[in-house]
Amino acid sequence: MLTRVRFTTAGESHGRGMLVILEGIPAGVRFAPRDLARDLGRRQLGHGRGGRMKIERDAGEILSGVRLGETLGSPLAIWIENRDHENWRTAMSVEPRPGASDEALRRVALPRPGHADLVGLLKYDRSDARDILERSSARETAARVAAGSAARKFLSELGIEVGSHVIRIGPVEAVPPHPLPAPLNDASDASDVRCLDEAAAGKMREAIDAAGSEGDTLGGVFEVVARGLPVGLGSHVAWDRRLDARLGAALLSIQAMKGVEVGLGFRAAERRGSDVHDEFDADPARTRSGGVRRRRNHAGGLEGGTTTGEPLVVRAAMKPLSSLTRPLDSVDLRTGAPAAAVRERSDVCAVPAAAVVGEAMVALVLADALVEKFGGDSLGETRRNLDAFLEKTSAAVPRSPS
Ligand code: EPS
Repeated sequence: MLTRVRFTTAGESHGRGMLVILEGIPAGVRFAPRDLARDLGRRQLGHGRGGRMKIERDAGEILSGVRLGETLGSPLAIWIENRDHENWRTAMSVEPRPGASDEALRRVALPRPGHADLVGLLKYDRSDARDILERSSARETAARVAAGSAARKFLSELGIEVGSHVIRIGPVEAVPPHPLPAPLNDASDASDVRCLDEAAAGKMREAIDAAGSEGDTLGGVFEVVARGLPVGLGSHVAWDRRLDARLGAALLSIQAMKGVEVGLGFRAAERRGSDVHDEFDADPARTRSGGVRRRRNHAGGLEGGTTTGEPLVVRAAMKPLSSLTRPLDSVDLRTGAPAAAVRERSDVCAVPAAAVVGEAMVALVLADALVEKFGGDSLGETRRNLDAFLEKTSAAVPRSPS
């Protein structure tokens, strides 16, 4: 899906650490360990996170691709150590450990409903679900956020801001302010549920505490907003160049996501066209949207698979985490007998953290689309091409005679 800005992650949740290799960020983007630490730290927060986050202090180490504070245009390699690995040396040993007990190896024979455990075992012909769950774990999202952090710096150099907020946790829905605050993250980072509706935030915390005390988990919905985008990213000409498809794939690739909406999303299906589509006015001041202003943004910043220049608004729905401390019914893979699923330490709710991961995935897709459209050996080149394009498109609609 990503063609110019691409990344690969490696690492198991309790292995030595997480590695990401990110290619395609142009040379000349200022990127420092503190940028990385900020985003990695934001991902670790949120009411409802479990014991693991008290162990980890994700900072990230830039191993390559940056010199004297600027990207080189070469692949970035970023390493995030798993502090918890110290407690898992035997279970996660690379070398065989003959004679070690199933307990010492932390083998898992009781797959959790909703998790990748069972399908992964069947697909990869393994008998220990630990071989699956170590990689399907959302710990991997730390590596994505690291890659997204570099993409975000590139976007910010071009005047583009990416932020997020939570609009639902379980049964509690927020009514976000309109317009949203800018910069969005200055406001949402201040909330431990990343929610901009104070009353709803209180109820979200209560819902998380209630679920946690009953050994249960909660999902929710977050929204990612990108402002400052130029018209023209993505394309209508081919299915795999449509930006909504690329954003949808990126967001659905995040562990536990079950749905994605753009703009009005599913609510658009209930309304007439006149109540959905965003009417135009000529507005020469709107240089990033072709000298045209939309009277509203139901389209969420995308028409015909292409950015309009209005804010990009995408939402993702996260299912409740499938590691429950009061486990669901499962089967024992050794005997076939009914048994409770494995009881793993877990978060109660990770929707606020998932919102930060969503920002990273959106930033990576947008960086890819920018480099595709405007070139990307160097930041200066991308910027010059963007400026030339905006000069042309912002004069495309003549000034109204009135
Ligand atoms: C996760 C289970 C928990 C989470 C983990 C994702 O980890 P553990 O099994 O070590 O308690 O804390 O998330 C992270 C470690 C992280 O950095 O987000 C899972 O099973 O997906």
